[in-house]
Amino acid sequence: MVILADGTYSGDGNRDLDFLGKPITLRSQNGPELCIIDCQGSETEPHRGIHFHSGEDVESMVVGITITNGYEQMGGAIFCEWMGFTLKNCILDNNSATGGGGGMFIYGGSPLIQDCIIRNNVSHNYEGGGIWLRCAYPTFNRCEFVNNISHTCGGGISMQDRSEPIFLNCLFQGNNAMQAGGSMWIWDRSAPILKGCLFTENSARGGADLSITQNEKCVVLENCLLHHNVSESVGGAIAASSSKGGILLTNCTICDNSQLIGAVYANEMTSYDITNCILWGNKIGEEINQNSQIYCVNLPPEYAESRWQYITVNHTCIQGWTGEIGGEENFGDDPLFADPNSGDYRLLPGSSCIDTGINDPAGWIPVTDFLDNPRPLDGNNDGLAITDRGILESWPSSNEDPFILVSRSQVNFYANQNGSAPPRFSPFPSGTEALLR
Ligand SMILES: [Ca+2]
Ligand SMILES: [Ca+2]
Repeated sequence: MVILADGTYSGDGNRDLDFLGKPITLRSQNGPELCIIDCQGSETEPHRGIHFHSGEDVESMVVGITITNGYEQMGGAIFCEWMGFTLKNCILDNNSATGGGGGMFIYGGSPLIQDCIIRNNVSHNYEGGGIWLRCAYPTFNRCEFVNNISHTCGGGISMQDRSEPIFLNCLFQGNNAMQAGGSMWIWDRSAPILKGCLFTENSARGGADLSITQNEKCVVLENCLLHHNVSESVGGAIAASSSKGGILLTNCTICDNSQLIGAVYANEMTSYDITNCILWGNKIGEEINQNSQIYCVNLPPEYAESRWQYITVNHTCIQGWTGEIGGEENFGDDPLFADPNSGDYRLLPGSSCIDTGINDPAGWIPVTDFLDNPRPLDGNNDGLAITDRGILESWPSSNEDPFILVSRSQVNFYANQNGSAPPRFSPFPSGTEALLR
């Protein structure tokens, strides 16, 4: 264990670090705000923070450190080649790369990245403003990707070559791609799994959050909230093209995004399977209709019997619903959000989305909601606990008696206080606090 005192570390010996395959923990005494590795890299004198390439695994740990001003061809702050490592409570801030991965480049390997902030990083000329993944299997737990920029694709993160990252309770905010995928560019047999993630204020020329291109594996989103993102062309939330591997959207809320057409967009035999979701308030200019929520390019008859052949939608609320997509139990009723302009997408009592999702198939429908409360709950007091549509499960609406809610990570006990009714909902903190409880 190496413990760094507070301060800013720079110069040779304090950058271009190599763990030499050892299970060392490099940690700060008092957290990343007070312990900074300043790489002082530049185009003429490139330097980064750490290079993992010598047999490390997750026992090589970096905890509570900021890495800034890295400048390299690939991986401005961190470059990982076919290794594991653990990054906890770190900040990668204001790093850049000319060949991909402004903050970090993971070329092979399966690191654990937890409670980290990846912000203000830039990828010039190439993919992955924050992070670039190739053949990589990392897990991102409660990480924030904020204000990263790619001059090509994948402002927050880019993935390809059979990468299979897992994102749990991550935030993507204010990321930008000058081409596709403001938050994320997904290409070529990549299979990301995203659970409980929040995407907001991201932007791109196409696919403000996710751009999925020629992808032959399945992309999974559950309990994800995508709101107030902007695409200059298609896909204010998700744009997918030639992606036969499919995109599974379960209990997602996709709202108030702007684009030329289709907050959720499909082209060229891309398949979507959408269950228990809400698509609402997505706009084409000031126009709101079914096409502004979801749009699929009409395929020539030799490829498809109908425009919607590869799009499956069930138990979902879509504004402007016309019925032409088919599926079961879909509608266009107002979901009655509490305060969508401030990002509060709870359902108010009386919403048609309460208890009108589907609980099957078991193992597919998430057993907790976006705030990690248990799912399903009986939100309309008819004795049947049915999953709601969207990210949040509404609580029992007139329960005056004390009650207990159990989820994978919490046991919550609710009771009357001074004779008043129990809280119907937990507070819904905005922004990162919602994710970092
Ligand atoms: Ca319910
Ligand atoms: Ca019920």
